[in-house]
Amino acid sequence: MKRVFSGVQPTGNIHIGNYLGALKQFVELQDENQCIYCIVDLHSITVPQDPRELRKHILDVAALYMAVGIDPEKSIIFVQSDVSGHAELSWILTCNSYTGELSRMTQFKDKSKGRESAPAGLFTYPILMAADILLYDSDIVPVGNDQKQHIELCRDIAIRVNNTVKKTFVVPEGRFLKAGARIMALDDPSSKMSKSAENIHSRISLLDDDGKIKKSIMRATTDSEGEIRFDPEAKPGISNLMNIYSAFSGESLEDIQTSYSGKGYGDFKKDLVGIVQEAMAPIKKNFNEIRETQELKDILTLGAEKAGAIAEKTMKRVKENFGLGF
Ligand code: AQP
Repeated sequence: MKRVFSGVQPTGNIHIGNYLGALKQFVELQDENQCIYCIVDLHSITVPQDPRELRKHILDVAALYMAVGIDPEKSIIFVQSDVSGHAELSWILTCNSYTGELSRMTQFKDKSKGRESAPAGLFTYPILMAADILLYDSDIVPVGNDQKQHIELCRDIAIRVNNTVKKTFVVPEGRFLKAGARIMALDDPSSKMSKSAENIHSRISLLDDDGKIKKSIMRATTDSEGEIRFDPEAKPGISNLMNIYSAFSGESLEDIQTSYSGKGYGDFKKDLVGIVQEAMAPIKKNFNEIRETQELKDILTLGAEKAGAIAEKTMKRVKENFGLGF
């Protein structure tokens, strides 16, 4: 059995980009692998968070994990800050990373744009992500395309330690889906859909009601040509919507293009509204059933115990190989 690890930041409600890029894979992988899914709260404080909101979002993300189909009987679900090995390993890896490689991370460049000085955590965040993955001897990391560079960095750090210190880490592989790997913002198809973007109509959250889903899709940016054709360069808006359509319906982009030939954007968008509303309905129902229960907290407590036991073994090996302690 391969070991799978991934996480989501509790920075707001999960949107269809997170779902199609990452969570859908989480569910697919859990039958044939040992899966560990984390709510990465330590990552979320790289930017200021309201403590009460953060706690709420941690439980929201945990409930959404289960609502989309992650089964705690099959997969470990836990909160990152409950396992101290993440922060501990992160420091050891920081001492084996270089400022040059960190400065090349495009997410750091984007998030620190326009600032004279950025929070150091924003800069070292990819090392914490590497620690998350390496702590569990993970073979596979299902993520969206935006994390490709961070996975590469994680592999580089693991290989570096293996070669310069001692063979310590499993070198993981990223896993990216074709259809949902990068869902773009509905109001601006040049940037990715994001939880923390100001405009709520830039995204569809998994908990949006039918009215909000309709509004966001109907006002999504397209172009003046009016032809439903997949061309991300020339027609990024409609291509993004076609991607969403394809990922939810399972229909290929070619088939979508053929079936909407001669029809307008209005018809296409109306159908997409129905498809997304239908996909979100069971998720919302499941979420409401689990969110306020004690069971949810018990699952996280048990998950942290299971994850902690694996992490402890890795940390013992890491400390031994690095000569830490006595
Ligand atoms: N737009 C996207 N399309 C496909 N996949 C995406 N992911 C994020 N955005 C898209 C994938 O979702 C997983 C969880 O992401 P995250 O919570 O760790 O952080 P993020 O990538 O920074 O996501 P957001 O939504 O943009 O959050 P904020 O606004 O807080 O920065 C990852 O696997 C990611 O690839």
